[in-house]
Amino acid sequence: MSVNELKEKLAQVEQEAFKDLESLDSMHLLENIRLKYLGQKGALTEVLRGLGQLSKEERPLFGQLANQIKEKIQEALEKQRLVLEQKELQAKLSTEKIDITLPAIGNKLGHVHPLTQISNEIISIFGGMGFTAVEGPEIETDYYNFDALNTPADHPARDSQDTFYTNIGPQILLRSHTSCVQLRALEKQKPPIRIISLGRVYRNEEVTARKYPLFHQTDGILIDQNVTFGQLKGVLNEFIRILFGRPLKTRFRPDFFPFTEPSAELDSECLFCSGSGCRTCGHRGWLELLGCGMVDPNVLAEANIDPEKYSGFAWGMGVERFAMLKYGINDIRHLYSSDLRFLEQF
Ligand code: 2NL
Repeated sequence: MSVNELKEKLAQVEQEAFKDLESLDSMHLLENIRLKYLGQKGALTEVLRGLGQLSKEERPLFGQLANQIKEKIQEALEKQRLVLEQKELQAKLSTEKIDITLPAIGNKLGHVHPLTQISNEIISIFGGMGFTAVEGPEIETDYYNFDALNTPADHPARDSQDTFYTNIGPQILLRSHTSCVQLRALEKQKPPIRIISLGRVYRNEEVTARKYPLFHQTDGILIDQNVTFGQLKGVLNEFIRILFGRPLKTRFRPDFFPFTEPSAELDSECLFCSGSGCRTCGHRGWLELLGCGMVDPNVLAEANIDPEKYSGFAWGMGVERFAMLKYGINDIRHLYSSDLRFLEQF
């Protein structure tokens, strides 16, 4: 091939390369073009192979020309690369636009359930008076739930109408109060004793605004020498004052429980009408808060504590009832609904 023919070829390669680059609209095809012209088998390389056929004088001149064109193509490739890069970035920015004025999704923070809040508060108040919280099984024997607590076989609470029995065995039931936990603890400890228990209890109840077959109870007991009913009144009045944040008028009304003698119901002035009478207190001016009394000597003896030497007082109350009174909840079912519209209020 003559110099002129080769030069013509070079010019042709240059022209084609520029045409290719101009019509290129995607970055990833750029490398294809580089290979097509500058690669081992590229068009320019092909032309340079003809160099060998030229004379010694012609070779350097032609080589120089070929190199110039090679550089021009390289420059154009680089330029086109930058142009396409910008174009693709702009396209990406316009399609992946983020509206920073939209409200953030955010993380919802949970908090302690109102029933747990009041439980912690109760444990903490009695804790401050030296009572230690103890736990026990929810599946109990009828001995701990009834017999040991001086509740005879013919007591109505023992009826399957009122208590859930299991098919594990004839004496195995779901505890109907938390007093059994105390009794288990009494067997293991020596007086002086100050304990409270808090947990789930089960009773065969029809669901209403105030009753539910699963609820929570808390029981407390103090055993020592020369324990008086006056001390019981002091402890419970102090508990009421701290829990409700102010001293409330209270009264102790005689009542009956198989495991205490004498027994009493503790009433407080109505939280909602301060005693003048309203719907919540049934226009009586008083609210029934809890049951209490002096521990029956039979119960002490059952726990191997000498009733001649020791005496004690005990009380028991429904946790839901206190949550409802303190937070002004009018239906017990709200506490089990897991409805955030309700729970977020506490
Ligand atoms: C109520 C009444 C009460 C007790 C619970 C108790 C525990 C032992 C011994 C004696 Cl080990 N008594 N607990 C005493 C009186 C009343 O609960 O109405 N609860 C909701």
